[in-house]
Amino acid sequence: MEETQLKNEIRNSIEHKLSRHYGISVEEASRNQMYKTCARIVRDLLLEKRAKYHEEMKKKQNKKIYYLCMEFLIGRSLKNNIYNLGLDNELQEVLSDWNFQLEDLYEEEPDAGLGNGGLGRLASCFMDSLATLGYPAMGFSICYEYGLFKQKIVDGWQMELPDIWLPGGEVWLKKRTDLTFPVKFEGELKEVWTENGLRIDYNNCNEVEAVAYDMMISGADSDDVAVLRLWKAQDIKNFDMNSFSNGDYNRAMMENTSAELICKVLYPSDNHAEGKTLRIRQEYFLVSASIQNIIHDHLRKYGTLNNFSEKVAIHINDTHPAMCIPELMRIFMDEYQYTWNDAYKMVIDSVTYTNHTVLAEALEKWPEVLIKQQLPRIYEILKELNEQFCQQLWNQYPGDWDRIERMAIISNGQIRMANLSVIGSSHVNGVSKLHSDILKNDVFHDFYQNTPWKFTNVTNGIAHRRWLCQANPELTKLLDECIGDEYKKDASKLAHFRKYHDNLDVLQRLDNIKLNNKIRFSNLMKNKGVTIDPYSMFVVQAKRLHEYKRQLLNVLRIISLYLDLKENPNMHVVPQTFLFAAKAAPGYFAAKEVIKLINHLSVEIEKDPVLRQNIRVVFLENYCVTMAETLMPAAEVSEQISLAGKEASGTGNMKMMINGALTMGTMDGANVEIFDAVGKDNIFIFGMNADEVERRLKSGYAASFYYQNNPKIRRVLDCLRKGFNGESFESIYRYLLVGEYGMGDPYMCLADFDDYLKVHDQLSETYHNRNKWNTMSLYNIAGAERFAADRSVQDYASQIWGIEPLK
Ligand code: 26W
Repeated sequence: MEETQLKNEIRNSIEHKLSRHYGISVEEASRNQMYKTCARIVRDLLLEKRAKYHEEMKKKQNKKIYYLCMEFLIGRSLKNNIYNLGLDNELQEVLSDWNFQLEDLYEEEPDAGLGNGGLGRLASCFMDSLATLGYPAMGFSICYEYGLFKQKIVDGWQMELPDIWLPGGEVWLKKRTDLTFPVKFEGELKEVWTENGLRIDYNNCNEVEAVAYDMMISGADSDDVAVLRLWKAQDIKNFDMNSFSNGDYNRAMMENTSAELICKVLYPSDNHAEGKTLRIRQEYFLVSASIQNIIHDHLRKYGTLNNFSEKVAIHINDTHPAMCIPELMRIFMDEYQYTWNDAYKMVIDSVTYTNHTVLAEALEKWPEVLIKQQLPRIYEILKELNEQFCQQLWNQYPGDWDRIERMAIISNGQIRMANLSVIGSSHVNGVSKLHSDILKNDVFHDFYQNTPWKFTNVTNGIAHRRWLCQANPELTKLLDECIGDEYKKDASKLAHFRKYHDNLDVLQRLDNIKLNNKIRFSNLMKNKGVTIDPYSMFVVQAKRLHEYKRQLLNVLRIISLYLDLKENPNMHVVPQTFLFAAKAAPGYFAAKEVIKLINHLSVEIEKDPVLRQNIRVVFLENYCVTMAETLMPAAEVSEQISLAGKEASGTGNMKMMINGALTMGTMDGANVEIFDAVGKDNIFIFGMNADEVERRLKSGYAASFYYQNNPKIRRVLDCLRKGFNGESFESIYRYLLVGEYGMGDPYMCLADFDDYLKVHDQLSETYHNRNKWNTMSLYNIAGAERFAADRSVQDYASQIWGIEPLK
């Protein structure tokens, strides 16, 4: 379309929508009204585009991927969609005539935080790639009324506030009144023999209605629009009038509240699974609505389910939607009269599974009694699945009870969702090479011996258009000038940037860009009352707070520096700011203690004018996608210091790398592949590797040994007892030294402490050599080429899902 014509159309639609929704003219519109108006225009454009794409899809009949995930950490959408549609320039020009700035409008949008961390953000990055690459795809999740809590720090302590995202976020949602499915809980089963065989009647159940809300995800410069379908639970219209008119108001009311409760709030805990009824109901709600929807669509398109696994790939993102395995069985058998064996085959051939964590406490196990009571039919199917599977194992490994027990779906009154997921799917994927190896050799070793062909590796990736092109426009401009803009659609082209490794002009520009991004971030924080010196080195650890991620190790080093500087105020250090951004699960006391420690240490340092010239600790309140978008481009040192073997992949490491930060990390998760990508001279690696960790755990770790033999460690730990800003951290001292079993903390912070300090000293040395530092930074940007979500999605498509782009 011609530019002026496009601008005229935009102008007209804005005026029209403002008048229709608010009855006002442009002159009267507030920023918020203008944001919503632009969002509505973009949404309508996407709906139109989607309709066209849908027609194509119907004609071509390609296999389609359905991505089921309890979390999508979406962040803001307006900027992303405008960028992907290529409308930024025209829209800004139209808005300028009315004295509106696009950047201001973006700030009006709430951050859709329907996820905890890595898993949910990965799902969102994948949607972007699926749409851009033109794969027929759809995401399914829950439309939580409240996303991940808002974090507030009061006297150093984390407080949680509800995240009210819908007013402002709902403009992106298109309610589909034509798409509702009943989801049934509780009740009783009755087997009825008919002339057509056995029929399962399901009585007195508690039924809720799932209503679809669609969010359109535009591909970048592509015809594809992917749909993210979020389910809301509604009280069913024809609810139990009987009990109502019998005066059983309680029951009627209960049903009402429980329906609404399902979608109330996202469980704010990652890496810790609790056997809560509501969580189980949430998971089944997502699964049942989505599976019914998938089957309904399939039948409408093909008129038969016989070709189901040929045309449908269903991906379960971690075990949270694993109930789709028995749910598919239920529908195939109870509603479409498939035999058990046929149904089972169709399930395995369509379901695939990715594991995202090896922590035992994060592997979901549900009490049998709960499932039996909440989902009686699903429970029956699970029991049958378990029995058949154990029988098969018994034939393969006669007498090997231990092995059979380990591999069973049900054991000790618990249903193990991980075992169910491996058994019921055709592919079991790990999210980095190291993690995939650990799955094979450790977590799922028995299964690997049994069905080695199921196990795959597709390393995670990030939406590089969001995390580089949109988040870092200056770097993007430099890249465009140096290597052209093909890398936007083909990230492997980023590798060409290596050519400039000795180009002094480019290196200097990298330096300037980093400084500008640091200034931008500091200014943003200034508005929130936080002072950061943009001329100090930015050392960033931004991720959920968890013991295994070892934010504590970072803090211990800072305390060590702090003590050095107190003893010797003239000591020369690189002036640096330690930026922490992390939410702790509300019930995770140990994690909240660490947040408190960081905050009190920060205040203590601020009190001393000499100290604060050199080192500064800043805890960034309420970390979210939107904050990450300005933080990642400003990071110079990316702290990725988990205990080796524990971080499945990490994706923040990739986001910082692609923005030119250097990694200070252990050989864990995707750090190993970052190391491969940039080479040993362009990364700072320290500490035990995963094998050494295993060996150390076997030989026995004793924290007291380090305390006694390492004066630096002793000094730091003693300082924790004395405390900061009037607060003692005796509990952390005891945690590190004694721990639960008398041997110290399970993540062995002290074992890696020395090496961490040593390698940080090397890093400081390097930082002085600007030329060297900038060259390393350049190699990281170029090496990030392989960590694009586009690459991950292509790997999934060809190796796991068996799908192809429409065009
Ligand atoms: C049931 C509670 C619960 C909720 C979420 C348990 C576990 C989770 C997630 C699996 C935790 C998570 O987000 N894991 C992260 O997934 C990222 C994407 O693959 C990885 O990069 C991170 O290493 C991993 O910690």
